[in-house]
Amino acid sequence: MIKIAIFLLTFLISLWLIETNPVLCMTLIDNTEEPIFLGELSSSADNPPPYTPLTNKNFNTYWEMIWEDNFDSATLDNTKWNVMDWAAEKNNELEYYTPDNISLSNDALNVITKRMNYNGRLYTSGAIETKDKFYFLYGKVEVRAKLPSGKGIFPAFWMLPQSESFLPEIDIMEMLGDSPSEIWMVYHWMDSGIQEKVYTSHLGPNYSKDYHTFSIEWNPKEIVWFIDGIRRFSTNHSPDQPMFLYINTAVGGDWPGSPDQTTFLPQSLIVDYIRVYKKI
Ligand SMILES: [Ca+2]
Repeated sequence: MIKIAIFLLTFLISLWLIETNPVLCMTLIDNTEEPIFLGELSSSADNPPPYTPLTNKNFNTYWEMIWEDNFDSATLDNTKWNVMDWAAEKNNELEYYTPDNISLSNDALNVITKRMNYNGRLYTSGAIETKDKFYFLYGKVEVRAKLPSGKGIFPAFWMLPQSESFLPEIDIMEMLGDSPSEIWMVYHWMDSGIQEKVYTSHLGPNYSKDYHTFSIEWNPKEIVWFIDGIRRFSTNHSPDQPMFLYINTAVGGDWPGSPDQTTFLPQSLIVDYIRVYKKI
């Protein structure tokens, strides 16, 4: 009788795990690659197609927009963003982040990555963040973007704590340029002085060929990741402190490896918008 009960319980738990997180189950078994945390990080623009509103007809019943940037002016809004100007020092990356590589055109942000000798580095790229200018606790973030690709090119949308702590870190989207159909979703945090992380990757279309949306919904109980509006990952680990937004393209370093002769440069991470919502 006890054996039957244990068998049934194990079976039910397995069913629940597969139901709640099939991607995680697969990833933890199959993946030997591991995303790194981005740490303190430290083709020219084309015209984004018209924005299609979120299809959920009840969206506005649940979410109220509290912050947005549609990048529709001539220059970056410095009341919203800080622009990085320094040699990335983490993860053995190869780029210098210069304001020259951040531009707005055709209603979109362009984070440009170039092969260029500059301040001791072989590559230049761009990074912007909202620290001290916008940060929030819980809500929904959505970014619509077309990603750069190529070996050693590493675009990311992520969030860091407004406090001086370097973790926790929510990686809304990370993509390694030599695998442009694979989107990584990661949460890093500290637990009793030990760095912990949960992550998965999703295989979809080539995310450098067209615009896609990447978002998270973050509440006290969980973080849920969506790609093009479809739920792809979740964790019940959830930071309880205000976080700010970070957008960048790194070059090289421990995880992506260095660009090679196949890497086409210059090219851009093109962002149509980034929007933040609070639950009503
Ligand atoms: Ca736009």
